[in-house]
Amino acid sequence: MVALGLRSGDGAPHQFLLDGDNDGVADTANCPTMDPCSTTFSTTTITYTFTINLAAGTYTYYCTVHPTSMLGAFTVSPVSVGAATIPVNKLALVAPYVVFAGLVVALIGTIVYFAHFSRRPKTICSFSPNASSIYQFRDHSNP
Ligand SMILES: [Cu+2]
Repeated sequence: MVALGLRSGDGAPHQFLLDGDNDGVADTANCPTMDPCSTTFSTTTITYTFTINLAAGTYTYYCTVHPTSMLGAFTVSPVSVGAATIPVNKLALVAPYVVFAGLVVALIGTIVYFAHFSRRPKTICSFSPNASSIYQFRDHSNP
């Protein structure tokens, strides 16, 4: 939906027309079906509201009374700002990070695992005191 405030600054009557079919003609033959157009207006501001049913692209707007001197470009954007809902696949957005986080966790786990076991002394046997101060001999390689 587009709302235009239209007022004549020079006192002459004007009429806004958007050449929606891009035929380059600023007459009202295709108004309002293909070429949205306002009523004629003068020094009192009017609000002209119309719905854009046009493909994205650049169009020309005219004053139908002065089409050779009062004209300009009118751009239709693919998505209207602030009015459109863009569907977002949240799972697709998050999935790569979940996979990456999983790989990082697995890598850290692997590093911790090897660090732990590589730093462990490869003790074949050891002596350790028990409560009665009797030393026990234990073979770690053969529990
Ligand atoms: Cu005009």
